[in-house]
Amino acid sequence: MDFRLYLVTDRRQTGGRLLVEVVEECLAAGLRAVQLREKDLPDAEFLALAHSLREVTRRVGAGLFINGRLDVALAVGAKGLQRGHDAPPIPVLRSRAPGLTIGASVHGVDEVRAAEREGADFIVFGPVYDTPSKRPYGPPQGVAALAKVVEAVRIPVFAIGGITPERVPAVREAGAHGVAVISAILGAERPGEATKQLIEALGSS
Ligand code: 3NM
Repeated sequence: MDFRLYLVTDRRQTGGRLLVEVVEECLAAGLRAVQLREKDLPDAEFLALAHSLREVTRRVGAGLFINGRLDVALAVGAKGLQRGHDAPPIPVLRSRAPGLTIGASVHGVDEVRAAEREGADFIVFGPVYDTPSKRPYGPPQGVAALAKVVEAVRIPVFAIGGITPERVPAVREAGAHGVAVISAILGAERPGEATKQLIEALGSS
């Protein structure tokens, strides 16, 4: 996987700033991969936002991933798809879109093995820590569970949930390839600076 920092969007955490502008600032700071999440947006608005993000990521050669919606990923020419629990199985996605990089969101060791077997390119595992956007994801699983997940598969694992620059060393030590974050970047006063701090902690973007 050619990135270690994976920004996940939540347009409600940008303190009133336009999401696309904030993402542009992060890309200018070195961000290489963005996942459009925004599960509650109606289709037309989601598609419009996907087009806008595709444009700003394309300009700097960064990757855009779309959460859940294969049709949108294909329509905007995204690099990949982040698969949630409700999406079709990975082999089905793969057959419909052979060129897409597919990330699987998982919450346990059994799930992670299944995702690898089915052909996922990478894993997002969490919540590792307590997260401000928390409750829907269940209780924090901790770095020990992260280490077990990493040991169970060969594909890269990204840690998500409450990740900050200070926590990067611990999750890297547990074997995570990288981190996925929302609030540490989007909720920061200077998202570009926050991006740089995370990249520095990770040792690469
Ligand atoms: N997925 P923050 S935790 C989108 O555990 C998401 O699958 C999670 O936000 C999971 O970086 C999470 O602000 C929220 O903690 C991450």
